[in-house]
Amino acid sequence: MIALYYYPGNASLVPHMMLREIGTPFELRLVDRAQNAQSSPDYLKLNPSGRIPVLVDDGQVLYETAAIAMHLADRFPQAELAPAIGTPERSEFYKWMIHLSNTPQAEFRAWFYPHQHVADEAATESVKTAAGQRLNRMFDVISRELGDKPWLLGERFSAADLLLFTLMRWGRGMPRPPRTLPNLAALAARVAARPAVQETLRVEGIEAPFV
Ligand SMILES: N[C@@H](CCC(=O)N[C@@H](CS)C(=O)NCC(=O)O)C(=O)O
Repeated sequence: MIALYYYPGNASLVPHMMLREIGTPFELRLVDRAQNAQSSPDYLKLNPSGRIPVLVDDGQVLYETAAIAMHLADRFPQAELAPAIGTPERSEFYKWMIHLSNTPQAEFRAWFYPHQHVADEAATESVKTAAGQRLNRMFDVISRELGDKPWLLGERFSAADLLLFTLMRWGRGMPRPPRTLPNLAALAARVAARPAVQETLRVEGIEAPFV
């Protein structure tokens, strides 16, 4: 049995889209952030850092979005959400999964939670502004690397595109949203057009514009 602990639009969106791409049965368990449920004793038993998502797969508890995504890609190879192990494409996939989660995803914490990054409250706004500027540069790099390819891995779609789509969504309220980069906007539109993604967005109550 697979259960995904999620909150609409959070990092849990990535494994949620993957589970619908895979088409395997799973249970969704809401972590009610309005009630700070991610910090409840029960949730901390699953993820001691109090972060969303958590995936429980046949009793194994996993946290960290990229790890969950790579686990699902391996567990359901027939869904082809990652290239075959041992191929150069697989290494590219690792590169993108780690880059996206280590670099822009981590930076988004400074954008969304700037108060956690300051000793002096007066610096909060400045920390957020600097995070936004760093995020712009990160999306510029991703855009240059993507070039005119349809997907991050070139001709083949992968879970890395779902992670990028989620990060673009998080950036939709920035002064210069990632969608203003035309090739990123085109990739996001391709992701949003996938039936499994549309179903995920519908279930999470997320309406257009998605990014
Ligand atoms: N590195 C973690 C980060 C997860 C994360 O930051 N999740 C956010 C939601 S997108 C969260 O749980 N925020 C609530 C909090 O920090 O209290 C992952 O990729 O799973």
